[in-house]
Amino acid sequence: HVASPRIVSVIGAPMTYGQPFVGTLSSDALSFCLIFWVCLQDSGPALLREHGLLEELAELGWKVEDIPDLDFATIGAQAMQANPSLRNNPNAKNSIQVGAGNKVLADLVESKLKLGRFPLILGGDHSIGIGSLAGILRAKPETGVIWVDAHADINTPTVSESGNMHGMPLGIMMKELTPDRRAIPGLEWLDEGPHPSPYLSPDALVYVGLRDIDKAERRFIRQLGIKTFTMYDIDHLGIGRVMDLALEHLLKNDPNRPIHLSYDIDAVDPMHAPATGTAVRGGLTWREAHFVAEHVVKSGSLASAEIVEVNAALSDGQGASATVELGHQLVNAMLGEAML
Ligand code: EXY
Ligand code: MN
Ligand code: MN
Ligand code: MN
Repeated sequence: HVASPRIVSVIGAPMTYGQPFVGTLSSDALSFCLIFWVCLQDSGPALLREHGLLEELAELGWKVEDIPDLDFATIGAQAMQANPSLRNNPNAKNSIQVGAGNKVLADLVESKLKLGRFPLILGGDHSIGIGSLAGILRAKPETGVIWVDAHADINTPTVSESGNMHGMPLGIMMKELTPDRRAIPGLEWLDEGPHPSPYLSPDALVYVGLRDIDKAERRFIRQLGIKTFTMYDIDHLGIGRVMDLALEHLLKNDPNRPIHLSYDIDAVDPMHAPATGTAVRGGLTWREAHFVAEHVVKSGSLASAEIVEVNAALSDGQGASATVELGHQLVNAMLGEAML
């Protein structure tokens, strides 16, 4: 039974430790930034809220629970102080801060799902996929995941070519790839303590929009047989067929299976979404981007969603506002007809 009106829990998760670009500012960087407004850009979640997101969700009929942005800088600093001897994994940059922040996010997402609410997570870089998936799978281990992205984000600290954790959430959440997360400083909580997190099974994942895949990721996707629709497939079959096939794959055994939509804004062509850290040409058109969100909602199975990698600091004002507006519209599409 779902209480009505349904409550959407808007969780601001402005994580920047998983990626190499403008993130938390050191004091001298901040003084430098006082000169250049670009460094003082609000975080993704703040920009989306400023754009009237919460009011529009209410207009769509949702009861809105607005959870203040998680303070990942403080959470990360406290984790570092608590374990001064612990060192970040050299090929999982800022693993302690990324891990500590995602532990808080996982607990929050799990609790909201267990209350029958719709967690809407606003990133922040895609390393928050660790926390959202951990929380979702603890609450609903049967959840299917649609990962809309230019990238596969299935690296591990062992094979990553960059060491950036926003390229690793799926690698870390799959048993076949990271059998023991206790070996990664900051991620021990995934496999020990009161709340170990289930893994994501490869057949519970579908990719849409891939066009920039690392060698190791290509190997993993083939070995694990992960259902994948690249930009080639979208051009070949059309976005309508691709989304039908994606949903069919996840819902074939259980039409009531809850679905999580993890939407990386860099899946969309940089012409529409330039303010993002890892832009790759040849992405989704504006309409394809909307269709993806609208079609998942039409399935009636959408139980949670996140929009990530909106980074206003990485483009000029005009590009930043275009990207925020697109993010804003996609969130409205995700939450639009879920009330039907
Ligand atoms: N595959 C590359 C890496 O692992 O560094 C690029 C990852 C980009 C990740 C963004 C969130 O999608
Ligand atoms: Mn991503
Ligand atoms: Mn991406
Ligand atoms: Mn708007």
